[in-house]
Amino acid sequence: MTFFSVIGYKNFVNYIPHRHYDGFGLSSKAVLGIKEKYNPSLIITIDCGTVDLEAIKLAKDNKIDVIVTDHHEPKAELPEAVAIVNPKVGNTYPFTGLCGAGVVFKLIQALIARGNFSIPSGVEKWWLDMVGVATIADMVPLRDENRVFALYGLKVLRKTRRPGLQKLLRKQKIDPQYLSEDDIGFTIGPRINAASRMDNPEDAFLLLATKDEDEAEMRVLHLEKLNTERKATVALMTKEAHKRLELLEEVPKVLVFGSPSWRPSLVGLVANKLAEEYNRPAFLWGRDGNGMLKGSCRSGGDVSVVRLMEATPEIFHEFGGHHMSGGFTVKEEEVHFFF
Ligand SMILES: [Mn+2]
Repeated sequence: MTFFSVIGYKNFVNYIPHRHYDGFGLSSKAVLGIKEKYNPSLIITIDCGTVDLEAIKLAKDNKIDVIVTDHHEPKAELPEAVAIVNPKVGNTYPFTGLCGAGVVFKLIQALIARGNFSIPSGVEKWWLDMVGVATIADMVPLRDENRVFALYGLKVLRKTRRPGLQKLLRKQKIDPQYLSEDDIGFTIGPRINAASRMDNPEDAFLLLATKDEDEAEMRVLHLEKLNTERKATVALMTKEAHKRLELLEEVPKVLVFGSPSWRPSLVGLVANKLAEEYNRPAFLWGRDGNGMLKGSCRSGGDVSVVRLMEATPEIFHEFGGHHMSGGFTVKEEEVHFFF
């Protein structure tokens, strides 16, 4: 959005899928919704699309081109997109560890280098605050280019002109001058993510995008409230999982817990805690707004959760992600086997 506005391009809209009502990544449902609402000729994905073959085929059938920008593991077959920008696809990019925002930043750098935009030279470095936040909050390895993004991202973030981030830091009594990656990991990241986990992802986007002080203030307060609710709910879910573990004779090799009353957007946080505590893979599921059983998994060691799910495909509707963490939907009739 910042790149488009700086080059003066206005004919676009941002669309952030709703975790609770849209599917994973780019879903067919979202493509149809976007088509009906905006009738675009192009969709550019961010942080998704590599494995969304069906939705991208649907877009193509509806005369919508798709450019995928993503960092997720590809499957054997790639989508029919007009371009796929993913460092894990094609073995041509020297560093595969970028996060979704890192990939977008690299694309913008390439566009600026090749295009002929009348923009101040080097202006893109001022957007590194967002790339730094994303890189640190997404917990990608801080090596290679990610290290550069984290370091310079923090430098820019300390001088951020975004009223939303300024107010968020002030509210937490963080002096921007001494801002560290822990402030991103433990304070900024969870508050941005609370929007999509508890309510509407747009709330976080608008906090970062607004130039209005009053709007920023209001959005910070809203995110604070959601984050407090998020913490309480996750604590309850973790307690319930612990209680169920205590009833078992021994701790299973792979932890699997779920409840139709859990929010799929929160189970990843609980999976994180359990996988870390027991040093083994944790799969947790809940039920989303469409009645789908949907979950998250974390490795907790050196077992690849993607490989685990590939070994038992009959249980899952869809699955994807990285070796350390992933997401899935379970077939309703299979949930008891899974459990
Ligand atoms: Mn991602």
